[in-house]
Amino acid sequence: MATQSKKTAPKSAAKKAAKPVKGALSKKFMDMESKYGAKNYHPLPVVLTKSKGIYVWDVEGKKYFDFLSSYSAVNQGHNHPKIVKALKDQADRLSLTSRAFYNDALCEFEKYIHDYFGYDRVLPMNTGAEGVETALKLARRWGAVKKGIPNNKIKIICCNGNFHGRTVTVITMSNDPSSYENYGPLTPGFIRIPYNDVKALEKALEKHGKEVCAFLVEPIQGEAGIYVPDDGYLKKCYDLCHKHNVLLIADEVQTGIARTGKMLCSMHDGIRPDIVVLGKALGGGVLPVSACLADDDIMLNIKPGEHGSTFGGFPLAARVAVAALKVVKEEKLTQKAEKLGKIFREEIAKIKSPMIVGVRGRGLLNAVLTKPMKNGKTAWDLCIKMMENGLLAKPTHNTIIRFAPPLVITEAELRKAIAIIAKSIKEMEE
Ligand code: IF1
Repeated sequence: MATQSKKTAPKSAAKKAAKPVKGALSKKFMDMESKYGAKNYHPLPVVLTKSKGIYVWDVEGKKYFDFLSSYSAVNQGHNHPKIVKALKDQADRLSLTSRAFYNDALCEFEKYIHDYFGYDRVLPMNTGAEGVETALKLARRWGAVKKGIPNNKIKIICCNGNFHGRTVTVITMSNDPSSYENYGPLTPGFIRIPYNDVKALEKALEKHGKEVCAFLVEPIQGEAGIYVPDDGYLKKCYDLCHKHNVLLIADEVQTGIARTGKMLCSMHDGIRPDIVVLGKALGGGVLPVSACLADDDIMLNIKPGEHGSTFGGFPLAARVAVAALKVVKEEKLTQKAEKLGKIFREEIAKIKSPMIVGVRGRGLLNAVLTKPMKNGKTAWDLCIKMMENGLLAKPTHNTIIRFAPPLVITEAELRKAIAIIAKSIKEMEE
């Protein structure tokens, strides 16, 4: 049988038929996760493989605006060169020592964040939930040791609609059954009141104040749908707390680090919370880094060996967090968030659509409130359409879509993204 030279041999039929189907690579990865991963999330059907600044790319090479920023953990933009450099340099030098020994990175982070935020001390942890748990322990310990509340009577007031993390004690504070149901016995010692309701706090403090050590509040409720309280709400709460010798804990894990147009969202009301919890963007989008900030009267009640974490404040985290905070200042991200957030809300408010109920937020932490279209299309369908048009965002609580791009976005890029959002909303009417 005549042999054919390699050069001219036609592709076999099988090879021609193997032309990749659009998204086949994505499907391969999604199927793998479906087969081997826990099913504790329902992601948008997009498989990311690369990121830079405000953009991410999927495995098929499609480029997207990232308008979630990993729930405000990527304020400085993806793979910021100065933050990645800090990570790489430290990783090549000294990555992990535990707190059994000193190192030359943690102390410099502690001084830097002291000078940056003006609190006596910092207690470094890793995730936001660990930061919140640490704040609860600091407040309870202060209540026992400094306020003299009987140990088994200590109470903490929290708010309906809160989201502070996923640990068992933290979900105890939640009133969202999907957060706390069927996880067995929860942690005692919490009183929940309506959010953005000063009278409710006043009533709770008048009734239970003697046993209350702290009031834990998000300056803006993120998961609840970017619920911005009335101007002055935090200030009134702060004054009420101090009238009853109660600490105010601000959970700034999502609202902090320039996201809302102030370095801390609490600053919009001009208050200095007794304990601040930071997380997410403190790690510059490359590591989980969280921290509690407080003054000596609160911080020094926890003695050596009474709280901690293997990785809390480890050298990588310390160097990355300093680099992450430096970028916020150097690139004036607080001012950018304030300016661009106003443009975002103004432009979205101009979109006329039966689906759009409203827009709310502060700085570049915003949400569009929607209602299902007569044709049945929902917020999820809009997120899928925006994904097809090159922008990633995700609904919270079904009808509310959070829009939170990295704070490094330019005005021109923001306007391009708004055009995609507007186009996608229009296409919901088809
Ligand atoms: C998920 C929500 C946002 C937070 C506030 C503490 C934490 C968070 C105000 C805990 C974390 C994340 C968790 C993440 C999705 C995201 C989220 F939808 F869950 F509620 F942002 F709104 N305080 N929020 O927002 O920090 O332990 O996660 O580091 O669990 O799916 P963490």
